[in-house]
Amino acid sequence: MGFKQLINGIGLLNTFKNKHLVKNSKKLSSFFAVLMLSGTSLVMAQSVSTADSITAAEKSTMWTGVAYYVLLFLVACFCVAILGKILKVYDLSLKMQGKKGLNWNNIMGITCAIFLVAGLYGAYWSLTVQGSMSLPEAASAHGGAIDDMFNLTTVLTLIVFVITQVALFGFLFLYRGSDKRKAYFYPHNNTIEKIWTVVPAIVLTMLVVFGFFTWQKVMDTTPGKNDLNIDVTGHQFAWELRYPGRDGKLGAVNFTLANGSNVLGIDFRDRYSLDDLRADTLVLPVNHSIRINLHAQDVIHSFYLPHFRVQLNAVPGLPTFFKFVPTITTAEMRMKTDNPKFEYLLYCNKICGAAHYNMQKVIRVVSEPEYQDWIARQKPYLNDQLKKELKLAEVKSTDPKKTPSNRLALNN
Ligand SMILES: [Cu+2]
Repeated sequence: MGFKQLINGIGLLNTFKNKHLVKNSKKLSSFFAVLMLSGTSLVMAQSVSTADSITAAEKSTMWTGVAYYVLLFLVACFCVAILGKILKVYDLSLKMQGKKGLNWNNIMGITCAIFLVAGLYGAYWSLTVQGSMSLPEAASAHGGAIDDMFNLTTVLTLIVFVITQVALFGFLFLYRGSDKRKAYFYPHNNTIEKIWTVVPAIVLTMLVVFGFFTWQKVMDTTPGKNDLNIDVTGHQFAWELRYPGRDGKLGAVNFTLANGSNVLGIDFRDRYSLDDLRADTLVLPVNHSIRINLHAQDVIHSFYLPHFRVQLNAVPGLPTFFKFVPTITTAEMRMKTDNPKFEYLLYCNKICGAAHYNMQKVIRVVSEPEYQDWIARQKPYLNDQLKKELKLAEVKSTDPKKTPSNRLALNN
């Protein structure tokens, strides 16, 4: 190539740069600057608005919020785009000099190999660093069975993930386009098809059978003599708790009786309801069979206790129940987690409306004597106000023989 051609080539390149690269990079950099500014102001606004209620440690973690990662992703995209442009310009200049251009097959193949190594390392990092955050230690008798199933599924999918990713990106690298070899036409192989159909079918069947037996074990529906029955009712946006009184039995509920004073619609014609108790905290005696009876009054809520591996929907008009045995007290868990403020929590795991996040309650798992002490201090659901409204003021005894039925007529 002559000197003139080279000069022309550089001139062409400059024109290209001026027309496209510079124009585009100006647009990109202004867009990026706007994002940086909005991201920074977002973080600063968060710091200002919540400065009173958060600690210094929480403030530092704010930088690792969503905006930070979005910006990081955009920076990475920006760098890749610039690298691509540089390579393209280099390729063009080589061609203009009459030399052989870049081998894009090699570039793509090596990029795939780098992506494979970086991706596998990312998966390893995510598993080792964030894996322990996925589920806290199981604090119920059936929790181990759920965890075993979860772990087995994770291990099997992890094996499949590694094999398929290594095969996919490894083949892209090893068999990248080359002038030295020709692609082999290989349209069909019955043996391979049989293997990749039969093996996943067997593995999935095993998982389904394992899941079926675990479900059978976990969903214990047999009524036990010592079950502690607790009614949990979800409504927008709170959970209501009802414990049985001295008779150990919960009274009947009828949603048509619900009003401002009788929020749950307890049917006081049922003698068992007269000594039922209302509680703010879900207190459970350790190693005791608990039966949670679930109700919902408006929309579907979800009763979720992550530590106890319990989650069941509370559906309006369809009472359900779940039995489980808590095995670790709150005090023991505080020691185990080395966190003196640790509390088990009940969440609503169904986005049930605007204030859904309010549906949280503290759960305390305590020893039997502590539980007896706590339950003795709980207030009856049938308070003086309700007695007055139902004209039950004179009813003092919970003995059904002494409770005249005509005084409960207002329930109708
Ligand atoms: Cu809810």
